[in-house]
Amino acid sequence: MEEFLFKLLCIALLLILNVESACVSRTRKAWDNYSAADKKLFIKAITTAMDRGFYSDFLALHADQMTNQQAHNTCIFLFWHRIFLVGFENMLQSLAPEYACITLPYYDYIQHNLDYISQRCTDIQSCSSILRDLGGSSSTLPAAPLQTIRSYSFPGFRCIASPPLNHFCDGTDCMGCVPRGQWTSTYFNPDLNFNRVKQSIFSGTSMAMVTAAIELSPHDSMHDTLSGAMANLFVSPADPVFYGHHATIDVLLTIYHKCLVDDIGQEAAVVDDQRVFEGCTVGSRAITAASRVFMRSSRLKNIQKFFDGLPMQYGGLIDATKLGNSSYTYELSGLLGTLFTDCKAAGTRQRSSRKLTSAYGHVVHPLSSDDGETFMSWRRAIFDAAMEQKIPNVEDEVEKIMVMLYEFCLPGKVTDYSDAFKKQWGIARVRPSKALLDAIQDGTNPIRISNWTSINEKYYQCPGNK
Ligand SMILES: *[C@@H]1O[C@H](CO)[C@@H](O)[C@H](O)[C@H]1NC(C)=O
Ligand SMILES: *[C@@H]1O[C@H](CO)[C@@H](O)[C@H](O)[C@H]1NC(C)=O
Ligand SMILES: *[C@@H]1O[C@H](CO)[C@@H](O)[C@H](O)[C@H]1NC(C)=O
Ligand SMILES: [Cu+2]
Repeated sequence: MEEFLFKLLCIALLLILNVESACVSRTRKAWDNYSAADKKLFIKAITTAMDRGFYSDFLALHADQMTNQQAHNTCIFLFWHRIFLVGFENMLQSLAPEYACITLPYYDYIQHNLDYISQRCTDIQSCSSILRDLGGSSSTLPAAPLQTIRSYSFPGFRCIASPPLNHFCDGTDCMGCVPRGQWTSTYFNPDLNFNRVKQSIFSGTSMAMVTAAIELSPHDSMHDTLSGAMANLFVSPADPVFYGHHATIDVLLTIYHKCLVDDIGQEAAVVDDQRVFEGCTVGSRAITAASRVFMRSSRLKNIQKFFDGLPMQYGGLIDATKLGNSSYTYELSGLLGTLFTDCKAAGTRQRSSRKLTSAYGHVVHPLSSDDGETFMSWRRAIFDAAMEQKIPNVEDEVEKIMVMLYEFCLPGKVTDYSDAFKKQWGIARVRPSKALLDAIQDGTNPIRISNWTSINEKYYQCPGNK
């Protein structure tokens, strides 16, 4: 009897401990799939982090010159930001028991670009609930606010003061607002469309190539599109949208790694394979898979504990589901779900190896909407026409045709980054979609599918050439 009671007590204790200390799983979801209660809790956690100073400690780490230099335009851009995000997520979870199971939302602008081309919405704010829910871009402070974040100023930008931004502080300097662009008159550009994202993930032959492609587009393109603090290489984490954007970039790394593992097998997917990890030199420092993750900041001591238990070498960060007690997975649906499942075969006439693949713990739902069907049919029509006309490199043709749709059939225009943005972000090229548009229009890289305007007419009721 005594033994039985003791056992009962143990079970009860275990249950209580479990509820308090561990979550069933750490699964990141799209903001669009958050319930109203999830959204409220996340915003409250961000507000608490701002009030407690941790929010700006993370900002200070990202803004440190040497740290920033290692984290951008390098072979470890994706891995550095992966650990930065996990540390931030651990911090949020630690703030109070009610936040213990919070995960970062991702900003599914791949899906929102489908909504945009399907004309369900017009500007980035009307397309993206995460932008509206995290404060939008119109509620400014009545008095002219201080607009300097760590010595960077934002002349001409409105400082948005809606929650949670009204709690934003940089150290002891509480601005109570964050500079943002005019999101209600900003449009998506084709760098953020499924077509470019797919090419960025799958057209490189080494990890450094893939990393560079993802960093340029969609990553840089999205920072530029959001503008304001988000377009600043150093202090973009002042805007909580940063974490949603970077979680999306981390989804792309997850998709890349999963598709590679499908191809070469789990045993072969090790850091010695340059498709999994590739080193580089930053300054005069050689970076390898064994290099310690670089983090320098005068306030690092405040947040160091949130990285406890994480692999602290870049090579330890290749798989998000193998990060010890900070391991996490994604719930993916729509276009990202299809990309995860079908990899290179997504949106083509190729048969995918769908049945052989595993979700490796991620929760994946395939595309299942009318807009998705229309888009995939549009893609397949281009693949069919290319086959009949014996045209190779069909993904390039798909991308070119979509660039024309964005330019001529949708509210926005396909433009380059500003010179100032390029200079700060170390971009030496024209924005990929703008370069394509120019090359189509000046005849150096014409669309080769002969009846592409009829295909656009058929699926999008607009030819795309005028
Ligand atoms: C997420 O929300 C979208 C609509 O916004 C829906 O189509 C999709 O099925 C949802 N995904 C999951 C996994 O619930
Ligand atoms: C993971 O484990 C380490 C070491 O046991 C601990 O310090 C850390 O707080 C844990 N992190 C999480 C997110 O549970
Ligand atoms: C485009 O041309 C291909 C043949 O090259 C044809 O099969 C297809 O039906 C055409 N599509 C449209 C929408 O005209
Ligand atoms: Cu960054």
